[in-house]
Amino acid sequence: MASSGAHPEADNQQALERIAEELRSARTATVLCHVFPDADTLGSGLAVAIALKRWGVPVQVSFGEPLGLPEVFAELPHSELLVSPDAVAAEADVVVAVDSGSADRLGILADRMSGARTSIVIDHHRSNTRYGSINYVDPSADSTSMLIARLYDCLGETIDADVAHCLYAGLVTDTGSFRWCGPEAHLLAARLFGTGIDAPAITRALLDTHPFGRLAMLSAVLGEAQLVPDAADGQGLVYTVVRVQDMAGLPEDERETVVDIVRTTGEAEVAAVLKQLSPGRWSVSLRSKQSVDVAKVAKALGGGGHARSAGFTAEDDTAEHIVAAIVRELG
Ligand SMILES: [Mn+2]
Repeated sequence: MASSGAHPEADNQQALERIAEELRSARTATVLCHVFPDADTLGSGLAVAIALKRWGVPVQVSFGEPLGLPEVFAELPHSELLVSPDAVAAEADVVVAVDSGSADRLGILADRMSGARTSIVIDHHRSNTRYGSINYVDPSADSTSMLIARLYDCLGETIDADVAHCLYAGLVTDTGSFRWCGPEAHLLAARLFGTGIDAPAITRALLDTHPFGRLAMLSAVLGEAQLVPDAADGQGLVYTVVRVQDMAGLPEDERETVVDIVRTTGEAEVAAVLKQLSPGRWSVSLRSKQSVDVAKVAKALGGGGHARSAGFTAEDDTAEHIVAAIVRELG
């Protein structure tokens, strides 16, 4: 399955062309986004689905968890293509997983990959396990939506304003509002602007709009933050814990915004946010600035991700055990 060719770029171009062919000949299709979806997986998934819909191919888009689309994504074009996981056909001609580094990240929908004539993986996570029959994985890409733009070009399909809205959503969020990205991200952004999208409004809706209740949550959660100066060989770890009760009355995705504040701590190379999903069940976000590979740490603890942004889930009654495991893996 994994390509062992001497020319990964050429192999990848070939994979992209095969994906375009398979999509062109699909009779039915399912597009899978990762659990607890972000704007990159949803924008990428919807953009793939829009192309299929244009050609009259019946297509469903879904993600395994949580039930229902988080409010923040309500304005993404063609979100009516999203269906709940139990409504996803058991078998489809072509199944496409977007922005999901492993089959695990598809949650309860992981089995749909094996129910496909062709299973396709399009992703930019370095830790990608290449779990499709065709895998287009480019860790040098700043977002999966960037790869979907290449797919549109390969297909010769027009990126109209609806598609551009979806792609920009993934691009602006995965690049931290273009704070960490290469020139291709800026070039793509300029091209997407050219379709007439209201980019500032898309950014505001996705990144700069929060309920009032978030302020009290942040006050509680940030007040509990701890600094471990000795961790990561003296480069420092900062962490905090978001418990179920901190999130009372708030949409679940507000939990994901905490790490972006915690990670700005100057005294720590690594930031961790332990998010309690239910008693004993945790989702952990890891971030680093420039030297520590947090994907390695996440992988050692059963997760994955990028060198500067990764995560894992854990079953444990106490947050302290999870912090201890992170500190141990950081060395
Ligand atoms: Mn992504």
